[in-house]
Amino acid sequence: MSDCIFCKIIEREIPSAIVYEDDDIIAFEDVNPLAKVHILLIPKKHIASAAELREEDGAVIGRIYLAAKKIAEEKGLAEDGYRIVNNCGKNGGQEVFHIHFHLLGGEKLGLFV
Ligand code: DGP
Repeated sequence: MSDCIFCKIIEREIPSAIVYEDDDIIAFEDVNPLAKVHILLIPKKHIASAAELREEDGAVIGRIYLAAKKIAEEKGLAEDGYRIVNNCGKNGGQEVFHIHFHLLGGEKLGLFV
C-alpha cells in the first residue's frame, strides 16, 4: 500500500534495522523502543489490523509467532521471558495500520509498557 509506513519499510523506501526476513515476514527494531529489546514483526502482505484478518492469513500469523520465538532466542530473551503484543484499532492503541506484533523483553516489564 503506497501510503503505509510499514509497506515502505518492506520496500526499503524507509530505512530500518532489520533483524529477520523471509518470503512472508519481516522484523525490525521499533524506532521508539519501550523496552531494552523492542522488535516489530509484520507480514509482508498489507493487512490493516487484527480486525481485518481473513481465514487465509492464519498461517502467516502463526509463522510470525515462530519467528518471534526464534528472534527471542537469538536475543537471549528465552530464559527470562518476553511479551508479544498486538494493538488493534483506536481503542487498542494501534497507530500504524499494517498489522504488527511487538516483541518486548530484556528487562522486567510492567503490566503495560
Ligand atoms: P502501534 O501503537 O501498536 O501501532 O505501534 C506502532 C509502532 O511502530 C510504534 O511502537 C512505533 C513504531 N514505528 C512507527 N513508525 C516507525 C518507523 O518508521 N520505523 C520503525 N522502525 N518503527 C516505527
